Amino acid sequence: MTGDVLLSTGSRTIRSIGMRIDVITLFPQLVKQVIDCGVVGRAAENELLQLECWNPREYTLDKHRTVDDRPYGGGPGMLMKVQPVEDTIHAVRRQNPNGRLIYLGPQGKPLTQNMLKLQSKQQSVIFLCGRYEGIDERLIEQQVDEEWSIGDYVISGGELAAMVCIDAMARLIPGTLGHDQSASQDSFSEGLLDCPHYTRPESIGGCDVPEVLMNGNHRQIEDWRLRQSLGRTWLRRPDLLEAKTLDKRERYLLQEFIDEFEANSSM
Ligand code: 4GN
Repeated sequence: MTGDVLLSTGSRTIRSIGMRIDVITLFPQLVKQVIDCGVVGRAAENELLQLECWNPREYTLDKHRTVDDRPYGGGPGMLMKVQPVEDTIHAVRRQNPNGRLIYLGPQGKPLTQNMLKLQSKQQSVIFLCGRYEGIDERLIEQQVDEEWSIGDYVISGGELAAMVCIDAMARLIPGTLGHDQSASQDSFSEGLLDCPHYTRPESIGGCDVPEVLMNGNHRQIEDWRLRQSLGRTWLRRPDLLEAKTLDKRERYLLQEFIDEFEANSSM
């Protein structure tokens, strides 16, 4: 069971609600690896996140434990057999009646940080991972609440897509990341790309760390970072910039970036 969790991070104590994630998959051993490492592993250890896998093979009724079936209309490839998937969904729903059931596939809604943020505020979620050529369309219509796509490409099963979603959601749960501000400073959290980052040594291949990061002036550093975020978004992802309204300071900083960029490119 998930519930209120008190977590100490140094001097602070963060109250958080653990999230329950159920995954319906023919490869539970693959999906469970997502909680073996890094920040997702720590979230699971701290009970901020509870991951349960459900294997349709365990719900088969024949002695061969068949989980695939032939498509009506013929053609190559198989579909997931309906009865084991449907019975697995019912079993999950008995334990998690309120979680949204999300099917991962290229036909889904293109995944964004905002969708993940909204979902991570819920107490629970259920991911259904397809294999073969997918599942019967009527199961999608009758059982699935949302279809998500992690991008315009095909992978051989929904598991890696579900793991992407689980990782991205886990780091949005308060208390998962070391620093309170880490997630809010990521790319996309403010609709912008992240600024460049530098660490030691001061010089690599004749290229030095930007001067402003070395002088300890925090106002200047903050301005520089936002200017770089805006500039990189302008250069690389103008679509993101069009979707965002810039305030006065942001417009000014972006103009500074553009002026400098154009001065450099006309040399
Ligand atoms: C999801 C699943 C791509 C995505 C997938 C995606 C497995 N490929 N872009 N592969 O989010 C047919 C059966 C393809 C399930 C599905």
